[in-house]
Amino acid sequence: MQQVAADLEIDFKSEKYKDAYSRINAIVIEGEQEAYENYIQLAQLLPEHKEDLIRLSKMESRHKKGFEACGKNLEVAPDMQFAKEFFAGLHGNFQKAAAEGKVVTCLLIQSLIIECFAIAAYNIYIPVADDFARKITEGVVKDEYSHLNFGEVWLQKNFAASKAELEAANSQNLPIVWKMLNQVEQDAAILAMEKEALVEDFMIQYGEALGNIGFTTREIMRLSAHGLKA
Ligand code: Y39
Ligand code: FE
Ligand code: FE
Ligand code: FE
Repeated sequence: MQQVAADLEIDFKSEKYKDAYSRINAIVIEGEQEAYENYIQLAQLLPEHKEDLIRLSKMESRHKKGFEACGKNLEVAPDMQFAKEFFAGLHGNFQKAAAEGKVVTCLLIQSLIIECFAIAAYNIYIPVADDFARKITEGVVKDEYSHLNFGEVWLQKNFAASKAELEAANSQNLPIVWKMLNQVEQDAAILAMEKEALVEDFMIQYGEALGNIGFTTREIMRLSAHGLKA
């Protein structure tokens, strides 16, 4: 059973909570900023989907503003330096792939991995969030499903030609997500978000996405196991 904030009597104003929130809130703000930039780059790589992708990028910048408001509401200053370092691995890999015109890798990183990470984190956060942040996050998570769907649909249509690049990009990037989850485990726990729940939700979303694109159950198991190489 998922615990809820009311039962746990979380003290959102305690120094301990605010200290952890200064990093988690920064990660989310930085993630939304990078997602905004990534969708603009994807619009250049996929000109036939430019309108859609620019629309997604604008949603990401609204998300960023929403989460900035959540930090201000708790009087927390987000630790943006920490967050930039937290995202450096995925950010660098996305930039390298974009420079090489590897759109499949870019979609795997942003629209599958990062969106599934966001969906897992926001779903686990909603029941234990303060009232203000809960309302914001509920609105945001709906959008993230539509971002994941964009990647699924494109990759499903281009599955045969994308398969090898998807497998390589998965091996390269899934271990990074595992490191990120380990890095954030203690702060997340202070916000009453359990790492096990985050991992479980992420793997369900990601596995489902891989299945929707066209991978078999056996292939999904093999792709998922690459995360364990972290
Ligand atoms: O597509 C998006 O909006 C994704 C960028 C946002 C990523 C958010 C990353 C959340 C990780 C938080 C980890 C907290 C335990
Ligand atoms: Fe977002
Ligand atoms: Fe998104
Ligand atoms: Fe789903």
